[in-house]
Amino acid sequence: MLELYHFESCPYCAKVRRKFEELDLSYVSHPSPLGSKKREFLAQLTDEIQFPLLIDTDRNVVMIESEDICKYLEKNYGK
Ligand SMILES: N[C@@H](CCC(=O)N[C@@H](CS)C(=O)NCC(=O)O)C(=O)O
Repeated sequence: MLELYHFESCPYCAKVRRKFEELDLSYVSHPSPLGSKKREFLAQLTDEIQFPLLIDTDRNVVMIESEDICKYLEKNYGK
């Protein structure tokens, strides 16, 4: 399962959402605006809280950096 932590006004998050659409991929969306409790959960996973953040539960991968996430999706889930 692919899970994306993101928020609406973040341009890097928009880039990753577009990549999901381009690849016709579904994901579990976790909108995480400032003040969201989800940010406390993420602080336990990574040293640095940064958005977008991808979790691939099937491969045990937690990833930040939009460009890395896009390349990862292309490589592992591209057509
Ligand atoms: N180089 C990163 C930049 C990501 C970035 O700067 N994200 C901002 C939001 S646009 C962020 O996470 N800010 C910290 C926060 O919102 O707590 C990428 O391409 O993903």
